[in-house]
This record gives sequence, structure tokens and C-alpha cells, in this order.
Amino acid sequence: MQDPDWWRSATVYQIYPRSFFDSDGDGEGDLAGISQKLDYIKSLGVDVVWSCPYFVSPKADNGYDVADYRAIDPAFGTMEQWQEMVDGIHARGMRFVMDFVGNHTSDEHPWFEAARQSKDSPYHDYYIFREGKNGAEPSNWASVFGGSIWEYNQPTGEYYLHTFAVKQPDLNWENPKVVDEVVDILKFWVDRGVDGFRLDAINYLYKEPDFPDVEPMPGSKYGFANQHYANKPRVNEHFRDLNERVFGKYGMMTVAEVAYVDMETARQYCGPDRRELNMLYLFDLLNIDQEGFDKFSPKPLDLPLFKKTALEWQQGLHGQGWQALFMDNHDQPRAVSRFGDDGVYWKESAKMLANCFYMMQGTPYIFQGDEIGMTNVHYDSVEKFRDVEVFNTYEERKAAGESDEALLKVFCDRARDNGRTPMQWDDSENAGFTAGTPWIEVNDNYRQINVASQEGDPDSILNFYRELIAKRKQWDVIAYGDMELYHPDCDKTFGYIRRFENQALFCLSNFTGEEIEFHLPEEFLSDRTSVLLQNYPGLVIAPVITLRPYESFTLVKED
Ligand code: TEU
Repeated sequence: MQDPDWWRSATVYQIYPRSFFDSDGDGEGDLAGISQKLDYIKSLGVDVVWSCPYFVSPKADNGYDVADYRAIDPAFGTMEQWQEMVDGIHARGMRFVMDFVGNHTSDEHPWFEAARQSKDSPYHDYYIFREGKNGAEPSNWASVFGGSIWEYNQPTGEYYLHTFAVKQPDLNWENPKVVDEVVDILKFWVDRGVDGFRLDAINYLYKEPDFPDVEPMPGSKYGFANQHYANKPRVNEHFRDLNERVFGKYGMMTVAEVAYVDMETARQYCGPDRRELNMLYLFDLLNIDQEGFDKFSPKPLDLPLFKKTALEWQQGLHGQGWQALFMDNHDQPRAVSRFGDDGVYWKESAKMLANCFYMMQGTPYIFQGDEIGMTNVHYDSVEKFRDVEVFNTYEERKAAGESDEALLKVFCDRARDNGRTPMQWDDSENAGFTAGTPWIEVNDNYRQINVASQEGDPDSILNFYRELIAKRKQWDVIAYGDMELYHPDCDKTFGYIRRFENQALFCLSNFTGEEIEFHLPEEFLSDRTSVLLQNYPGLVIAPVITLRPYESFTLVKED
């Protein structure tokens, strides 16, 4: 019988379809392009493919603004090509997880087009409309992408709520008809063969209906109001309902993107006996090197805090939930540029990060391009960016007096487009991604960093990932062990010990470009210890070792 918890020992590969592979030369990646690369994906050893959205959309937020949930956007292909892709994934023994964007639709979705016309429209209550207050917005809540969360709607004289862009009005999940529509859409795709859902921004689907004003952010009229719209108890009720009607009923793997969640609520969302979801995609780790909620105010990584945060979630969910392990995605800068060294120690640090993140408990999510060590961009002008978040932030910060140079620098460091540049397949023009003009400029380092050059090199980042993915399956301690930190206060290394039954694992990573003298934990100085994975050759297990720059390894032992 199929193990219902198969996803605990699985590895997921995340595709950003617009930037993966362009099969028809229009400069945009497409579904047929994914089909052409399935042997490559399979060669990594992954079990699941998750693709970001490809539904009909005006692409104000690159497809996270859906105008028709049941149709493929022509830029990505046809329903037949979607079916071919999913059949190809299944034929190779992998599963397919679909991105479901349920918090909001596009403003070009027919529901919203009808809803905004009149208060009497049967669709009006599909969205969140409110009267203004004293001639202004109903509240001073900020949108995630900058500015107000409210937008004035001329035909009805009201405002509508959009957590994200103006073109992404939030659905009103308090209207049971909306939930019924969602269930129908999910079933539509279950019938066509999806194996699971990644639920986009799903922890925002209940907003406190009185919309209290909040403390404004420095230099702004608006304030971040997540305490009033994120992770409210109604969200649990919706998860249980969807589980009963779809997820549990059809054996779907479910992963929810949930920011700003506390441990108690997280356990409720994914506790093994809760009948809500399988696992959570959490953000506390990736929010550490920024000021508060402001991603465009970076600060240096505080490694002890990073480790403490990782530990809290590892221990807090051990036996009580499950998490996705990821170091970046399509909304984040590239991990090797952010936490490693994308210059001298590029190769060592890219491997180090993989070993460090993916030997913890959880399901690894490998984002396209990380397996070859893709880096942040070095664009020379703000115009090269394509993301609505960059545009809005640029407007706001320019108006507040920031210079173009400062803004360009912070965007090259932190913008989401860093994760959205085309996949670097080979060293031919445009990295082999397209025969046309790419929708977003290819990273200029593609001649050095690409799949083709790493395929046959046993020492490449690509082959390190393959080894890591395969080895994760060989030791139960990786999927099931607990975790404790080794030298939690050290600000240069990240070491942890994990145990499960008679197995133990020690993972150690040097997060610096310096050599560090290090005392190994005594219990691993045993002849039963072996090296599972290492990013430098010639590791000798001894009481005191000298860690080389960005050196990282995993030791295992069975008693
Ligand atoms: O992201 C939701 C989310 O809360 C963040 O990851 C957010 O995009 C980021 O903090 C902004 O910098 C999801 C999708 O992953 C993202 O691509 C979409 O733009 C967003 O939802 C809206 O659908």
C-alpha cells in the first residue's frame, strides 16, 4: 500500500515556469519547455515537481494574479501541453504539485469585473469592499507591495482590499459561495491528475472585519497590519473544511505558504492528527537578515540567531508537524549570494548551504538554478527589473529621497527578480534558455555557471546536489531524527546533531571564508562513524580539525 506519509522522505523541485525553458522562442518559458527538461529533473533524484502558476493572467504579478483558474495562459501553452507535462512527470515516477492562488484573483477575473460594477452584482460579495472613512481609505493598512491595501472603486464608490498588488483583489472567504468555487476548482485539477497543492499566501484569508488602524511605518501613512489579517483562527476552519472536501479525500500532498505564524498555530495547521495540511512553508529563517518586516532594509546575518531560529522550528515541529526546507525561491534573492560567497568560494559555499539546510528535518524544496549555484544579478539599471514590488518600492523610496544608486544596490541584493532570471542551461546565447529575447535579462555569469558545464564534472555543485538527494534516502535519521545545536553561540559555524533510534548524524558548516580550528563532538570519534557528504576532499575524522573556508560535511553513525 502507498505510504500516506511518503512526502516526509521526498524532495521537491520548484519550477518558475516563465524562466525555466522556452520551447517556442517567444522569450518566455512554457509548459512544453518543462516537458523537454523532465529527464534532467528526474536525473536530480527528486520525487515531486511544483510549478508556480501558468493560468490565464494579465501577469501583473507574474501569474499570481489569476484571471481563469481552469485555463492555461497561451503564453505558457495549452491544456494538452499541460497534460503532456503531468503525464511525463508521472511516467518518470514523480508527482506534480500545483500552485493554488486562493487569497486573491486578478482584477481581470470575470468575478471581479462583475463585482466591481455594482453592489447588486451576485459577485460583489466575492470580494472585500468597504466604504471609505473621512474621505479616505477604510483603514491605514499597508499592502505587501507598498502603498495602501485599499483601492478606490469608482462604479460603487467603495474601496476594495488587496493584500498584494492593486490588480490582486482579495477574495472574501466568509462568503460560502467563494469556498464552494474554490472546492470546484481544486477538484477540477484533482480530476486531471495533480498530486498536491501549494497554497499561496493562504494564511491571509481571514481579515478582522472592523479593520482597525495600525501604527504607521516610518515615513509612511500606512502600517503593516499582519496581526489583523494573518493566521486568524478562521483559517484553521477553512483548512479542515478543504481537507474534508478535497485534500484528505483525494490524498493530496498539501503545503501552505505561511508567514508570521507562531508555533502554536503552526502546530495546528500541520499537526499529524489535525486533518488540516501536511506541511508548512515558513519564513522566520529568511526574515532574519532584514530590519523587521522590511525586506529592502538588509542587515548582516546574525548566525547564532539564525541557528536558534532554525532550532526552535526543528524542535517545535518535531513529532508535531512538518516543514518545508528551503533557502530561497522565486520571491527571494539567491542563497549563495545572500548566505554564502558568490565570488572566490562560490562552489564551496553553494554546496555548504545545501548540506546545512537539507540535512535538517523536513522536506527539501530545491529551487530551479540553486542546484547549479545560480547567483544574484548585477544589473546596471533599475529598468532591467521586472517585478511589481520593485516598481512600487522604487516610486516610494525615490519620493522619500533615496538615490538611484542606493536603490539599485538594494534591488540587486534583495529583489525577487534575483530568483527569476532565466535558468542557465549552457554557455550559448541567453544561456540556452530561449532562441528569442528573454522577458528578463539573463544573469551575465551564465558562461561560467550553467548546467552543461557541470553535468560531467564529478566535483560540480550539480553533482553534489544529486549525491545529497540520493543520500537523504539512505539514512532514516535524516527524515525522522530530532535536532540539537553544537556550539550554538559560535558565530562562524553551524553545527547540529540529530538522532533517531540507533542512528546519529552530525552536520557541520563553516559560514566564513576563514580557516577555523574545531573540536568534533566526541561521540563521532568512533570507528562506526562515516562521512556521508562533504564539500572538500580528504576529511580526516580527528578530535581537532581545521575547517577550510566554507567547508561543510555530514557524519553518520549507527550503534
Ligand atoms: O507570496 C506571498 C508572500 O507573503 C511573500 O512571499 C511575498 O511575496 C514577499 O514577501 C514579497 O516580497 C506569494 C507568492 O510566492 C508571490 O510570488 C506572490 O507575489 C504573492 O504570493 C501574491 O500572490
